[in-house]
Amino acid sequence: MQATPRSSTPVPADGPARHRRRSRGPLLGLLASAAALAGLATTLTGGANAAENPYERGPAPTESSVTATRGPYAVSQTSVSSLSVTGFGGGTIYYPTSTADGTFGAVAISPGYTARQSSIAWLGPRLASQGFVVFTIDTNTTSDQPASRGDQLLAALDYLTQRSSVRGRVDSTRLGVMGHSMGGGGSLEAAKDRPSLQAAIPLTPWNLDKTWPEIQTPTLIIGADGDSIAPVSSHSEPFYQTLPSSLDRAYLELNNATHFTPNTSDTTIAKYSISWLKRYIDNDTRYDQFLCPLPRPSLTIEEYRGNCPHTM
Ligand code: 9J3
Ligand code: ZN
Repeated sequence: MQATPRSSTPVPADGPARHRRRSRGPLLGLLASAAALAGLATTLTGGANAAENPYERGPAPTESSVTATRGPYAVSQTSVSSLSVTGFGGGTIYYPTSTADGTFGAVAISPGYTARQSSIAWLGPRLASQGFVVFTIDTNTTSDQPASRGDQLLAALDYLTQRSSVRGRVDSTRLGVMGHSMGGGGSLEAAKDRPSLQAAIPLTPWNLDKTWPEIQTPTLIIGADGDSIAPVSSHSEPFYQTLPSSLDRAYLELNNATHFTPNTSDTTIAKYSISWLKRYIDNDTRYDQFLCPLPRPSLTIEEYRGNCPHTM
C-alpha cells in the first residue's frame, strides 16, 4: 500500500566520531601514514580496507554482486543437532570457508509457523557467500509463537558465539536476526529483548503485537503486497510505522508477492537483505548506494519507505 513518503534524516554535519581527526605525535603520525598506505594498497587491490573500517569484508559491491546467486566467499556448512543444544531446535550453520579475512558478523534466521529450516535454507549460502556466518534454525516445535521464536533466535546466537564449532570465526559483537512470518515476528521480539543486535530483517512478519517503539536495532521490514496470511495493513505496515522515527528503519513491500515469497530464492529480498546486513552489521557504507536514495517502485518493489542510513 502506498503512503506519503517521510523525509530522510541527514547525517550530522560533524560526521561519525571515529572519522574525526585530532593532532598526534610523530610516532602516531608515522603509524597513521603507514595505515593510510596500507589502506591505499587494499583499495587498489580490491581487498578489505581495514584501516578505514575493520569490519568491512569482501570487494566493493556492484548491482551485479548484490543480485548474484552467490557472493565472493566459498561457503561451508555444518549441521547442529537438536539433541546437542538447548533453547532452540538445532539448525545449519553456513560460513565462509576461508579464515584469511578474520572474523565475520553473524545472523540467525527462524522459519515460520509449521515450517522448518528448509523453508528458509536458500538464505544460508546466499548470505554467507557475501561474508556472514548464517545460522538457519529449527524451532523447538513448529507451533512456537513469535515471542518464543525471538528467545530461540537469541539462544541460537549464544550457541553460535559461545559453543559452536565455528565460534572462533564469529565476531560476537556484530549479530543480527531474520525470520519468516512468526519467525519474522520473532526477529522483532529478539531485537526488542536484546538492543545490542546490529540488524533485524523480518520477512512477511506475523505478530499479534502491532507496536514496536522499544526497538533500537536498525530494522528492515519486508512485506508482500498479496499476503493474505499476514496482510501488510495489519502486520508489516504498523510494525514499521511504530518503530522509533529516529531509528534507521525501512519498509520494503514486494510487488506481486505472497506470504510465501520469502520461502524461495528471491533477488529483491537478497539484494536488500545483503545491503542491510552489510551496512548495519559490518558498518559498510559501500552499500549505502543500494539503500539511498530510497528505492523507487518497480516491477518487484510495490513501495519503499525509510531513511537514508545514518547509524555508525
Ligand atoms: O508463521 C506464519 O506463517 C504465521 C502465519 C499464521 O499461520 O498465523 C496464524 C496463526
Ligand atoms: Zn509492542
